[in-house]
Amino acid sequence: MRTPVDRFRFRPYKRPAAGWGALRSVAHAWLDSRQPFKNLRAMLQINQNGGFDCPGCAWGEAPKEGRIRFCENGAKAVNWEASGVGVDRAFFANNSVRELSAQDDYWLEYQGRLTEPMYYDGEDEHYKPITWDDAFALIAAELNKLGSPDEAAFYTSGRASNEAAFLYQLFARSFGTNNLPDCSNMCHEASGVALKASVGTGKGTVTYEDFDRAEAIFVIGQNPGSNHPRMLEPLSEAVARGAQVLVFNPLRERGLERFQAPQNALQMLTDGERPLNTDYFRPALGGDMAVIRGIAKFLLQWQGEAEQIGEKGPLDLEFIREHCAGFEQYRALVEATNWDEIVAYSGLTLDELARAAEVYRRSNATIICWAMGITQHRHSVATIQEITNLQLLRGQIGRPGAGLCPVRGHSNVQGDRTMGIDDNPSADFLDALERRFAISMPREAGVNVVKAIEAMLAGNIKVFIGLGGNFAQATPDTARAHSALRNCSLTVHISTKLNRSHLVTGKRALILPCLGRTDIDMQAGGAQAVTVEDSFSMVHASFGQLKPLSPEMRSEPAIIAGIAQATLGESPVPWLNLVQDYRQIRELIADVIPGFENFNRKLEVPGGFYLQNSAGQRQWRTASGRANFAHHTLPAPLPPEVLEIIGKSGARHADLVLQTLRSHDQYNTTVYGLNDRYRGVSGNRRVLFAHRDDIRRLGFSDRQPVDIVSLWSDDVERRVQGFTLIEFDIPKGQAAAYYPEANPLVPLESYGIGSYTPTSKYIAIRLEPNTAPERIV
Ligand SMILES: Nc1nc2c(c(=O)[nH]1)N[C@H]1C(S)=C(S)[C@@H](COP(=O)(O)OP(=O)(O)OC[C@H]3O[C@@H](n4cnc5c(=O)[nH]c(N)nc54)[C@H](O)[C@@H]3O)O[C@H]1N2
Ligand SMILES: Nc1nc2c(c(=O)[nH]1)N[C@H]1C(S)=C(S)[C@@H](COP(=O)(O)OP(=O)(O)OC[C@H]3O[C@@H](n4cnc5c(=O)[nH]c(N)nc54)[C@H](O)[C@@H]3O)O[C@H]1N2
Ligand SMILES: [Mo]
Repeated sequence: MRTPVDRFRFRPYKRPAAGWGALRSVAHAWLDSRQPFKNLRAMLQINQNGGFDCPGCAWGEAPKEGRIRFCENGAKAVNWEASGVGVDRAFFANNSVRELSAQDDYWLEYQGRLTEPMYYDGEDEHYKPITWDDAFALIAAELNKLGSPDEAAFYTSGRASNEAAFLYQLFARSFGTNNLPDCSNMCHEASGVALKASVGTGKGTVTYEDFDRAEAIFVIGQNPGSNHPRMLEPLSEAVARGAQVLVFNPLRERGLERFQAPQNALQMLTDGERPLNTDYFRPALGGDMAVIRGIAKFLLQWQGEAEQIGEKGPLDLEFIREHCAGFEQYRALVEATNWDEIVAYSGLTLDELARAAEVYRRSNATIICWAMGITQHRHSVATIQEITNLQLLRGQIGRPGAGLCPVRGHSNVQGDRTMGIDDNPSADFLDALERRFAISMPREAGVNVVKAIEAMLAGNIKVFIGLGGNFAQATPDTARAHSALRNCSLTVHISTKLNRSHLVTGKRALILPCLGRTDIDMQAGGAQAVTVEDSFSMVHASFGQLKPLSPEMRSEPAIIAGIAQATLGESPVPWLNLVQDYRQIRELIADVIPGFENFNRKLEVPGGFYLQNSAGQRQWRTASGRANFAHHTLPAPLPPEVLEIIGKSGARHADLVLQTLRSHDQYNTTVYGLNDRYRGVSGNRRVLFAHRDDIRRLGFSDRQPVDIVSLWSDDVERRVQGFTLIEFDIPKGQAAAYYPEANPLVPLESYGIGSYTPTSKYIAIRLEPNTAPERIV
C-alpha cells in the first residue's frame, strides 16, 4: 500500500498551535485509518472513565470537566493503531525480508496491524506463519540453551501496561537476569538518576492541579505543541490568569507561542488565539545548566544585598535549614563561577539572565518542566540537579503550585519503571520479589540500551526480546545497532505494527502480534482492564474498546506468560492462570510494590489514584535524609567555534552542532506522514535546519542537498546522505534534523554522564557535498 506524500515545501507556519490546523489533521488521520466509523466511537472514549488511556504521551488526565482529554496527536496515535487493514501471511509471502528492507519506516508501519505470529528461519527469504505454541517453544529452547541467563536481553518500550511490565520483569528475573534495557534509557533516565540523588525519588513532584496554582512555569527543552499538546491548555490558562510562563528553547517552536483551543467553540469560530508564554529565551544547545547557574547567581547576589541592609532576601532560608544539605558549598561554588563563563556557555545575554532571574525571584510558586532538550545531553544529570538546586534555594518543592516536572514521553514509561523495568533495581525491590515468590533474584546490575548494544556486538548477548518499540531505529549509531541485532541467534519482537526491527534480524527471528491499548482484551475471566501511570503519578485503568482485527493477536500479558511457561516450566508463579484475570496480577503487584496496597479496590475510584511522592511531601529518601544541593562545576559546552574532536587522525573542527528531534507527524520511530506543520515543512523528512549565515559560511546554499558527517574520537565514519538544507530561524552554530533519520550520526559512546542516555541533542557535525543517489534525495 503506497503512502500518501505531499510535495516538498517549506513555508513558515503563521497560525496558532492546535485549533483549526489540528482539527483538519485529526479528520485526515481518522479517514485514513480505513475504519473511520468504528474509530469515531473509540476516539470519544480516550481518557474517559471506563474508556482507554491515550496511547500517545504521558501527560496527565485533566481532573476538571471541560478540559481537553484528547488532542490531535492522541487522535493520530489511536487511528494509527486502530487500522482497518492487517499484515498477514499473504503479505509476507508477497514481500521478502530483503524487499521489505528497501522500504522506508513510514511505509512499513503504514501497511497495517500485524495479525498472526511469523517466523523467519534465516534460510528462506520470507517470514512464514508459526503457531503460538511453536513460537513459545522456540524461544524457550533458545533461552535454555544459553550459557548464562545474562546472554539474553529483555527490552521494553514505554507503552507496555503495568500488568505486562510486571510480568515481564518477573519473568526476566525468574529466568535469572536484570538485563532489562528500556526506552527510558534513551529518554528520561537522567531525570531519574539526578532526582533520586538530590531529592530521593526519581519522579516529578507536581500534580495536574499544581499548574492551576503556579505563579511561574518554566518550560525548558520541550516542544509540547507536537509532543504533549494537552499541556497547551494549562499553559495558555496560566498566561491568561497572569502567571509567568518562561520558555527556554533554541528554536522558536510554534507550539510554545500561540494557541487556539480546539474545544473552545468561541475561540474556534472567531479564529481567536491565546499566548502560550510571557517570555522566550533561546539558549545554546546544552547551555541550560549555565542558564540555571546564572539565575542562582543572581538570587545569591540579591540575598547578599538584602542581608546587608537587614532585609529578607529571595532565599527560603528556613526551608534550606530545615530540609537541605550542602547549601554552603553550593553557595561557594556559584560565587566562584564567573559571569563571563555563564554568559558564554548559556548563549543568553546577562540582561536576559537577569530578566529570567527576576521572574523567578518574584514567584512564590514555580514549576520547572523539562524534556529531551535537557536529558539527551552529556551533562544532563548535572543540569537536572542544577534545576533542583535552584528550586531548593526558594523552597519550591512540596508546596502547592511548585515543584519539579520531568514531562515523560511514552504513555506508561513511568509506570514501567515503577513495575521494575530497570536494569539496576534497588535491593528493596528485589527483596520484596524474593519474599513474595520465593525465587532468588539476580543481584548484579543488568545492561541498559548502550551496554546491550555493546554486549550484542561482542557476542555476549545472543537472544534479544523486545516488548514493543523499535530497537533498530530508536537506538544511536544505527549501523552498529543493526550489526548488534544481526549478531544475535534469535530476535523476538512483540509488536502491533511492522517496523525495521523485524527486518534487521538475528539468525532467526519472530514477530509476535499483540493487542494495543484500543483493542478489547478478552480472557477467560472476561474483558480485561490494564493500568498505567502518568507523569503526575496518577494510576488508572484502561479498557480497550475495539474488536481486535484478528483472533490470532494476543495480549502482551498472555504472550509473556506463554513465553515464561514454556521457558521456566515448573515455577512458583502460575503464569497462565494469572492472565485469565488481570486482577490476579494486580494482587501480586499489591504485595510487592509500595503504594499499590489494595490496588484493585483503589482502581474503582473514577480517575484512579495518586501514588504518593515522598519529595512532594518533603520527605527526603536520600542517603543524607535531606534534600541535597549537588555541587557540579559548570562544564564547558564546547561552543562550535572551538569544538574540536581529537581522533587518531588528528584534530578536526566541527561545522555545527546538531540536535535530533521529532516532527509533528511522528510518534518516535512511527512516521505518520512527511509533514512538520508547525515548522512549515511538508513532503520531506530528510532536511537539515541551519542558519542562513552558517549555510553561506560553509559554502552551501538554501535547499541544496548535503551529506552530514559526525565527528567522534574513534574516527569511524558516520554519514547520512541527501539531506536538504533549509534556511531556518535557528541560533548560529546549531543545526537540527529529524530522528530517526539522523540516528546513524550519534556515536554509541557519546552518552550522558551517569545516565548512559545517548546525546541525541548534541552531535558535532560537518557538512559535505551530497553523495546520495537521486532516489533518496
Ligand atoms: N506526537 C508525539 N508525541 C510524543 C512523541 C512523539 O514522537 N510524537 N514522543 C514521546 C516521547 S517518547 C517523548 S520522550 C516526548 C518528547 O518530547 P520533547 O522533549 O518535546 O521532544 P523533542 O522533539 O525531542 O524536542 C526537544 C525540544 O527541545 C529543544 N532542545 C533541544 N536541545 C536543547 C537544549 O540544549 N536546550 C533547550 N533549552 N532546548 C533544547 C528542541 O528545540 C525541541 O523543541 O514526547 C512524547 N510525545
Ligand atoms: N536520535 C534520537 N534518538 C532517539 C530519540 C531522540 O530524540 N533522538 N528519542 C529517544 C526516546 S525519548 C525514546 S522514548 C525512544 C523510543 O524508542 P521505542 O519505544 O523503542 O520506539 P517507538 O518508536 O516508540 O516504537 C514503535 C513501535 O512500537 C510498537 N508498538 C506500538 N504500540 C505498541 C503496543 O501497544 N504494544 C507493543 N508491544 N508494541 C507496540 C510498534 O510496532 C511500533 O513500530 O527513542 C529514543 N531515540
Ligand atoms: Mo521518550
